[in-house]
Amino acid sequence: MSVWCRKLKYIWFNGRIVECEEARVHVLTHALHYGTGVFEGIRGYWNGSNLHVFRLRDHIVRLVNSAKLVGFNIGYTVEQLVDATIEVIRANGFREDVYIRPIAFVGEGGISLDITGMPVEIAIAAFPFGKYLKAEGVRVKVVSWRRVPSFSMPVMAKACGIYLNSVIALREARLEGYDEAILLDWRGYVAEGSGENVFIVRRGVIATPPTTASILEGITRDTVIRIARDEGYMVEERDITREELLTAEEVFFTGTAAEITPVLEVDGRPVGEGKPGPITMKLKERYQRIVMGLEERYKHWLTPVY
Ligand code: PY5
Repeated sequence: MSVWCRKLKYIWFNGRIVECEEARVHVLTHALHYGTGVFEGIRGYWNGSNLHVFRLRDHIVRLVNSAKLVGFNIGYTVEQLVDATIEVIRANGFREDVYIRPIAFVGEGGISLDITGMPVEIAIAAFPFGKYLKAEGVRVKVVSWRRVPSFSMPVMAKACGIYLNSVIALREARLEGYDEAILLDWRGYVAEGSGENVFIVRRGVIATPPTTASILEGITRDTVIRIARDEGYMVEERDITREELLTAEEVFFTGTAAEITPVLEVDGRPVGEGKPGPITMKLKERYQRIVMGLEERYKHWLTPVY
């Protein structure tokens, strides 16, 4: 039995709800060999009376665009996949916070690198999930591996193969005792974490690398830019140097899994006073309220499951 099937009962697989154990693939699956898949990470939050999926449609649109960038067709519309996501959560009857993982990949189509006409499979799984990074904050290392440049890979796609870059970067940070990695882009500017976007605060101004710095265009990044601006903060999308990262008053990560996580230390140097900064904490609190459905202004980002 798969360890996953202790956590969830049903998975949406190629158009229907199947038992968890049935959602399996063959070892000769193309994506297993060449990384030819695209995926999403989405969260659903249980607020005591209903479960709300955060920015569901935006995530599904990104999934479809990721497939377009890699060069295969998912074969389902955004609306069908939005409905399928809700359907699989309902089937499992979750009444707690969940993480949702849609994945579309090239299936059993041979060993050729030419994926033309190869079958595409798609699954959506949801399972109970808590924190991804230490909520109190993380210690990071600027690693030696650089973020793959967008002239080598369509880095705007959340594509499976690209994650080897994240895996080796995180491995380097962990082997040296850090919690998370920050990767520079090919030019030497700050790109992002292994699975998060990065923000800094300098002289009270919030800044984050632009989409031209080979980053994944994070949905939480977009959320934070918007709520920070709504709060009256100045937010710049601009290139950030390593020195700026090392001398910032505050540094934090954003991501679906990481949510908003304070960075307490970069390369062994404390960020600010080495504890979560006031702007980080304010945005983090606001974010928590939004996903719980407590902020009327941002309710359009939530899709109720029940
Ligand atoms: N950058 C990378 C490389 C990511 O993998 C992610 C998300 C982000 C940025 C943030 O994007 P978003 O805000 O849209 O989530 N990472 C996934 C997540 O679910 C997988 C992490 C293992 O957060």
